[in-house]
Amino acid sequence: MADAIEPIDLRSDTVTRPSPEMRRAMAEAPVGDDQYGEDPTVNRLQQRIAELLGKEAGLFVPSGTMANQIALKLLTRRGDEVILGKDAHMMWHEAGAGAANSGVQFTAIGHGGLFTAADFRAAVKPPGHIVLPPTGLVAIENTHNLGGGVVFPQADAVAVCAAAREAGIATYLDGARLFNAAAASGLSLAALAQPFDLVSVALSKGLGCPVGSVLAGDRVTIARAVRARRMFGGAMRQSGILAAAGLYALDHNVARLTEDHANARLIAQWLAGVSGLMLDLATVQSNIVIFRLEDQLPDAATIAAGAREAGVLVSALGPRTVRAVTHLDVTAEQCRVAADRLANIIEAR
Ligand code: TLP
Repeated sequence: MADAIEPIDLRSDTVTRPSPEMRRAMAEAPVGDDQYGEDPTVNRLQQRIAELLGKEAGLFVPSGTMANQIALKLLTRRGDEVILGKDAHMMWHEAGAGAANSGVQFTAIGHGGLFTAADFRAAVKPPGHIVLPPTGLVAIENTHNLGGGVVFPQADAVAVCAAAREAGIATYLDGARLFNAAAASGLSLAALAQPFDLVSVALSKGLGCPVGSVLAGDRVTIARAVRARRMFGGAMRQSGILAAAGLYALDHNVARLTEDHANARLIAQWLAGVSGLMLDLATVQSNIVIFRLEDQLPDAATIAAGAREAGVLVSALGPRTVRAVTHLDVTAEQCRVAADRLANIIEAR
């Protein structure tokens, strides 16, 4: 029987709730007015994340979307083209903000969120062209959300960024799930961030914090980001209460990310044998499982509604695309139960 009170929530890794220990760290955090640069907890978080990413400075912002929007604002000019992987978050899940805030247009290249330096070179517009939009920025998402949590191959990231630098094009890493990419690849955060001018990481996803992302880059760019954050309404005051959750998570919630990856794999393997369901096991490299429903099956919204009835929450990301995301608030056993219920629902149709 479905657990009607507390469903197994696999809609996103954003649904986690702060643990009692994290809440305690938040309640006890020393704070000050961050707009005077006087919040010691925010300062510590920014410095720690900048160090982890091998960058000069960091800036705490309220969300991953704001981090991305600040990056677009700082690294492009109105009318610029931004090249990114297919189905990038910046292109599809930020309510049109890139066009509205920074006046950019997006060109998606490659497959499944990944692309090579050759793909990138082929897409770059010749500088000074009187008709084509100037390519101002290339952005990589690692791991790639709609690509099913795939890790962007680091050799490709290095080659793309080198090609961009040669062409005078800025580089940005949407690392909302960079901690997952590090756990999955065995590479350090600093190695993953190294080729990029500007990088963001989220605290509110796999790390289990209630709020926040951190942008990191050189001192001059981060100083400009402080102003952009203010312009976007994201400058905060005693935000050490929120930053404390991030510091807590760095100490307690990073090493365990491999458990989420094992749980995603468990779900994917369970579902891979279900007929009518298309799931590429090769893409299940981190904490995301994406599968597509063949035409003879009901659509994603119907499957998600059926799953909800059975006490399992998943996201209908497209008409025939379903996503399940593992995180620190679901156990291996819950993932097994969820996969079994999902398989039963799909097989019963
Ligand atoms: N992604 C959310 C939804 O918006 C789709 C999710 O549930 O996965 N970059 C990437 C790669 C993301 O996946 C997200 C959030 C963001 C940026 C934006 O972060 P927030 O939600 O903090 O604005």
